[in-house]
Amino acid sequence: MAIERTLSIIKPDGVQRNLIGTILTRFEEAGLKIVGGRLQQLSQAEAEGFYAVHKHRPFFGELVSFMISGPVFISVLEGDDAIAKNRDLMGATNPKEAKPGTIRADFAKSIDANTVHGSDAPETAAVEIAYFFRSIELV
Ligand code: IDP
Ligand code: MG
Repeated sequence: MAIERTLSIIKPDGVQRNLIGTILTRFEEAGLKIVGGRLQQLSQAEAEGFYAVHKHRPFFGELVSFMISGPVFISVLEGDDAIAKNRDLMGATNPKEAKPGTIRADFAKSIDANTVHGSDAPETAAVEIAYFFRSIELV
C-alpha cells in the first residue's frame, strides 16, 4: 500500500453540532495522520470553485448554499491507502445507504447535510489539497 494524502472537510452540519473532535478521532484511530487543518468560512466563490466538477448537476446550487451556511473544518489526512480509507470511514453519499458505523450513517441528516467530504481519487486529492493548502502549511 502507498502512503497517500487526501482532503477531508467536516461540513457545516458537523461543525455546528460540535463533531470536529469526534470525527478527527475516527480518522486518527484508523491510522490516518492529520498533517494540516483549519476552520474556515467559505465564500460563495470558494465553494463554487471547489465543487466546479458538479456545476452542471441539478443539486449544485443547494450544495454551494449548504457549504457556505457556516464554518467548515478542512484538513489533510495522510496514511496507507488514505483516500480509500477515508471514503470507507465516511460511508455512502446518501446517509440512508451508508453502512452502520460510518460517519455518515452515524451523524448525517440528509444527502446535502452529509457531514463530511473526502477526495475520491489520487488526481482529485492532489487538486483539492492544493486548492486549500500551500505545501508549507502541511507537515
Ligand atoms: P461524495 O461527497 O460522496 O463524494 P458526490 O457525488 O461527489 O458525493 O457529491 C458531492 C456532494 O453533493 C455530496 O456529498 C452531497 O452533499 C451533494 N449531493 C450529491 N448528490 C446529491 C443529490 O442528489 N441531491 C442533493 N445533494 C447531493
Ligand atoms: Mg465527491
